[in-house]
Amino acid sequence: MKNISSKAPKAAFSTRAIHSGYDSDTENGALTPPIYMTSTFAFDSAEQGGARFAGEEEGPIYSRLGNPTQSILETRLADLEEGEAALATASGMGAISAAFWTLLAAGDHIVADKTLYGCTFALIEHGLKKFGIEVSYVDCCNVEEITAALNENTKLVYFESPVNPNLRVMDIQKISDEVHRFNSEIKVIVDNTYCTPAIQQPLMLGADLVVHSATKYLGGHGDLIAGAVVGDAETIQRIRFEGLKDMTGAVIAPMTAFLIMRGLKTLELRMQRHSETALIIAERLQQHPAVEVTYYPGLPTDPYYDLAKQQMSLSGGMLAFELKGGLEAGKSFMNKLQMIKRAVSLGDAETLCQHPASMTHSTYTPEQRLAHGVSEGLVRLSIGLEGVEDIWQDIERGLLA
Ligand code: 4LM
Repeated sequence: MKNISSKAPKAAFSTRAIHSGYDSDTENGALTPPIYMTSTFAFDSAEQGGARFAGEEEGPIYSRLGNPTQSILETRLADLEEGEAALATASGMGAISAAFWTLLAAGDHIVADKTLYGCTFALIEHGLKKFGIEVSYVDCCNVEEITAALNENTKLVYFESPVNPNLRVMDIQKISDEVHRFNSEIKVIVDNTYCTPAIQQPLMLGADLVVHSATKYLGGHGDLIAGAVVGDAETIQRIRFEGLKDMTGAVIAPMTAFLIMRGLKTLELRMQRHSETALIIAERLQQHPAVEVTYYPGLPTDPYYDLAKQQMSLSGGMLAFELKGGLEAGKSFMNKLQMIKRAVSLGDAETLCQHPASMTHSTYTPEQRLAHGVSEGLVRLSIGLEGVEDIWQDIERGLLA
């Protein structure tokens, strides 16, 4: 099954997640892609080396500029996200910063959702601002707030959907349409970490670029740190040669690229199971007398239920809740857990529980958290692949506490 992505009709998502971008005939029949554990590549001649550096001849040069194992992963990710090209990076933050540093310059303006993963917020607040980039934080659930913030210097609009950690959902199609109506040059960038392309494909909804923490569901096994940017070939090439090669150097290791491809083979299956279990847990949490509010877009009572149904094929494995006793009750819940791990990160086989205000979103000041919609008592769960009753039993024990 060669180069399956180029065959018509297009193969199923799960088939492409297993085969896309790899031809075993070119690698001695090896079933899984070889790990090219090399920093540099020998040229046949001085002229060939020069031609590769000049971009006149295709072929590897040095692993900071690209590596064959990385390239297979990039082809596969581009295919799954329906993009022209992808760039794999050393972390999600490497992907986001490589994109920002490439697309922005002093004097530019960006619009970002008010709630972002803590380090993305820190990158904008402490990084971009330091270099003279202006930022407007708006509620991206309200498209009018975005369009009102756009100006002639706006270069990009950035948001997560669903949002880490409070699971607000943005109308990707509507935002992309309105922003591009204002100025088609503005890049709409969506962090698709919570969904993965198995659930949501922002480029198909009009976004320009997708970024990922591949550390999470794409890898899926809690054993690596990686990221990706997906979009049109020209922009990805720019990000590769500016933001990645020269500005961040956030290069993915060949072994990590291999592990992500191993994870991708089961991505669709895992997302189905994560979503099924998360819905059951969310329903039970919602009905539990100790719980004040449950955030999960798959609950029919959730304010984002209809929008999520429209743009997400499943509701995903992430949920959050607040207990009636607030922060103290949340901490005591966490400390009672036995099977569920108290850990940041998400998208693993193991169910993980963390407290955003003191952990992933501690980069915000308490005042910023209040203004940006991250409540102090919020508890976040990344629902794993264990048996649903085992997960619930542990949660129930925590709730009784
Ligand atoms: C966490 N998140 O939430 P790297 N984008 C989103 C994220 O959730 C993350 C990143 C980017 C968590 C990490 C501790 C929506 C990370 C950054 O960690 O650089 O791969 O991704 O628990």
